[in-house]
Amino acid sequence: MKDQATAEIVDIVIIGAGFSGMYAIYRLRGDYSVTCFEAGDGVGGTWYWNRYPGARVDIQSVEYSYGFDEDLQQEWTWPEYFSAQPDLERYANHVADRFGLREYIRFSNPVKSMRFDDESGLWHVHAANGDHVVCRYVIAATGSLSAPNTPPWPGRDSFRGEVYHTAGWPREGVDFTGKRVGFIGTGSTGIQAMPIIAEQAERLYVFQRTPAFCMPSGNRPLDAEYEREWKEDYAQRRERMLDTYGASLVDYPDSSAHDCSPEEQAAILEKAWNSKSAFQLLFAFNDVLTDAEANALVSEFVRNKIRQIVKDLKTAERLCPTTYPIGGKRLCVGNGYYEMYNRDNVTLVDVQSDPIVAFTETGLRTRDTEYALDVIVTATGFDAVTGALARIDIEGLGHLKLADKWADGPTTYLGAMVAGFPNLFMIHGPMTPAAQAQMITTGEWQVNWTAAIIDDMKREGYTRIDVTEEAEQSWADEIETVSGQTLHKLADSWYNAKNIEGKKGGFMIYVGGFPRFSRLSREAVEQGYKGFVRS
Ligand code: N01
Repeated sequence: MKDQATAEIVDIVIIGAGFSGMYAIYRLRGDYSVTCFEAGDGVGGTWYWNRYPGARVDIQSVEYSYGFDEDLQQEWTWPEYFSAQPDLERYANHVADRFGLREYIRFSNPVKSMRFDDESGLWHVHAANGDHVVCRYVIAATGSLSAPNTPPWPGRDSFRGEVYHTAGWPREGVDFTGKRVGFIGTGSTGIQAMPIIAEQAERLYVFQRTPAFCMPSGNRPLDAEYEREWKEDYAQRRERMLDTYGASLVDYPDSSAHDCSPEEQAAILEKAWNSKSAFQLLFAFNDVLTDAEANALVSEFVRNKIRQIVKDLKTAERLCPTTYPIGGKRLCVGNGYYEMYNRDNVTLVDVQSDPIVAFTETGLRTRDTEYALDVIVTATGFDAVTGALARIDIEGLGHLKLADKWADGPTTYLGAMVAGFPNLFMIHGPMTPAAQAQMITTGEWQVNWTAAIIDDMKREGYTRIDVTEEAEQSWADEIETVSGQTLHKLADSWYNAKNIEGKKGGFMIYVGGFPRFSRLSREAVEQGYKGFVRS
């Protein structure tokens, strides 16, 4: 390892060349020297890694795209309403080339460790290939869903067939023709991938622990007239997105489910199901996510859809979620997922009642049965929100390790900084809205907010910024208050660290809405950097 005398020196290190990291390079490189470290050999983050069949965004692409450059948003054309992974990756590459971002990025070179030097007030960043960069600020744009979760099933290495995690899919793809495939995980990812795999594979065994609520995506080729309307006043539309979830295309109703007659309720739900706007079901009434009865109505509506679509009664019942409210976990959006179970080559295995015990040389063993398989696909999600940062060895003031500080769950102020880790900013960090808002537009907002803080520091002659533990506590209280107002707490999911056995932590994302989150963040700065300490 090089010592400080031989280390490179830059103003800012950015970790991650996903959409937020790329925008951070663009926003900051004019005024500061910037270096970005990226684990992959290309840009795009989520859309670089998750190249499994069927990977597709569930927010309309006219919204799920950058707004920072008017020419870019006018000139770029999306082929479909909800873009598939190859189009999103193509877009990321286009942006990297168009704005000359690649020269700042060190690919295939993840950050391994970072240490804050109290004396100099600088971060020492060490990357996988031996790079040692000393910098004033670090911006971690590491993503909230980027550290894959690989449950430690015994015998994993003994399986003689192929094993894939959907978040590390081979670039050349996988040919399932004539193969017996075991698929573990029925979240958003599994639901997208399986219908396509089922069409190729000889047999598909779906190992389901908890059934998911899934709504039809409504994807279709992008209508030219619709695109033209968007482009007429794109900038104003981008502004309006920030007043909602970063996705304006859902109708937000005024009425509660309780205000509607049963006939009206049925008509509203049917319309929402067919709306071609993935999340409309969660906004069928204004209280679906806050009122247990309203939620139960929508949940039962979806269960009845499942019973109508899936012909085998036993399979249909197994697919019906009954243990958590709809929207408590992120709603899944699919294309022919429930219909897939009407195929002769697809079998649903309930691993709640008959759990997976081990991988074997020839397949998977549940408590009661052996399954002979050629390929096992795990779509088991992520060590979400904290995983990407906690897996880097990060040492702050007084040799405090971030992973230790977060051992019982993340602590942050505004989701942006952690007390004792000065000059380290996070984009889409723990306790931000993350996937509860449209991540490209809200990521741009967070980068702009962060960059403005760094600009203020420079202008006002400060070199160090930290947050207080009291401020962290106030943000923890805010998280507690807003999550207590919704039904999210009633589901075990990556939102509350309950998707991984043994992981600790309370509610890790901000469900008070992006407008409130951004207002509180803005006000903290405007009120004389309330909760921050600058020196
Ligand atoms: O991960 P998940 P994901 N034994 O955690 C199962 C975004 N996303 O990759 O529910 C057996 O949701 C687990 O079972 P259970 C989106 O924000 C967006 O699907 O824990 N099963 C579950 O079924 C999403 O929320 C898009 O009981 C095990 C599955 O694996 C987030 O990414 C597309 C298990 C994991 O589901 C994560 O989605 C894809 C075990 N030991 C993803 N461990 C779109 O934009 C886990 N499971 C559309």
